[in-house]
Amino acid sequence: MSQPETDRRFMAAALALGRTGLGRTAPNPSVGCVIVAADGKRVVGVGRTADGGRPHAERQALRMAGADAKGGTAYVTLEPCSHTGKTPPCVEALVHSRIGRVVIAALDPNPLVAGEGVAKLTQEGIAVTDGVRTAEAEWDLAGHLTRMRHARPHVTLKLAVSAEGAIGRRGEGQVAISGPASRQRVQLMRAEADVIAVGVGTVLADNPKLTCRLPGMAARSPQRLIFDRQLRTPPTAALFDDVPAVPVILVHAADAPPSRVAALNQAGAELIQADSLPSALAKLAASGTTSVLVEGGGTIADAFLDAGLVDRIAHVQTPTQIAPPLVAPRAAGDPCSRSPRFRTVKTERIGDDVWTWLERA
Ligand code: AOF
Ligand code: ZN
Repeated sequence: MSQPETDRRFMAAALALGRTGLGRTAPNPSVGCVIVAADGKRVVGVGRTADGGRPHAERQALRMAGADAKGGTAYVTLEPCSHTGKTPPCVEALVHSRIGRVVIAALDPNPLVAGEGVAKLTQEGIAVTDGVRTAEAEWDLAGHLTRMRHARPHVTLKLAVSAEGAIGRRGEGQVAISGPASRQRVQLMRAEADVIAVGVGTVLADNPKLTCRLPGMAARSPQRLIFDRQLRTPPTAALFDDVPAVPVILVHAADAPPSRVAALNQAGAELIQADSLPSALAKLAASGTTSVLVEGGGTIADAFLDAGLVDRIAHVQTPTQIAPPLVAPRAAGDPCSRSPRFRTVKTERIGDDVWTWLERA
């Protein structure tokens, strides 16, 4: 196997490791690291950013590799850090281990790193190869990259669309549109997000819990955020059953009734005052949120799209037919007709549903 082919293989393993931590490491990215011994064959260390963000991936992989790291190659999905933050720099640990080569998927836009990681490794005589599986790494690390580049979390909009192009039936609560396999996939998306968001209309219509209910993954439920300008969420909503283990955040306007503020505080909600979507997202990013999964309903989906704040769309086209009156926001329209603002990255079939993944062009 050629060196580039070998590099791509080991980097695929590092990326897979990193993905296991999505939704668990904020405000830090979930980085994966694989260390291969000097013989180029044996994997002697693996690691990913620990839950909560530290220790970093490289430190854990190096600890496992011990003396076997000497002369070996470290595959890291993100440029190793060069700054002394809450932990000493990973570059220092790599140099100390006498690693021979470092292969990187994505550079770190964090202004404290931003190329310094590569520069310092090179200065120390360590060979550096970057650009290996960069597109995949940027997909996986989108939360961190967006927060660093734009000071807001990365936003994914999920839409399950009926045969008629609707996302629900007016006046009715939850209508099953996507199939059982798609619904499980959505639960996994919840686990991989830092925050899941809906509009208050969805809370009032569906009384959802918005937790991750995959077997054994309840603890991976993300924080639940409701856009609720006038604080119409009832303090008795099912959302509050899981507080404080799974937090509820309500984003409200300055003129929300003070009596509602008090009642919802009492119910255990965390309140954020923000008068626009951009300001709400900026506040979330400032407190460490890197990714938001927007699950509906139509009003909030259109509002995010109109504000140009959607980075990724998971458009789930189902064959399910539902009777009028239909809820058919513009957001549910043909995702491709949105182009050139979004481009299709991939499509996959899950059960009877077709998932189209789009990204801002
Ligand atoms: C790495 N490996 O596994 C991760 C990195 O506050 P600190 O010291 O934990 O540093 C956080 C920053 O480090 C974070 O914003 C990002 O730039 C980088 N994350 N770097 O070398 C890792 N998670
Ligand atoms: Zn580090």
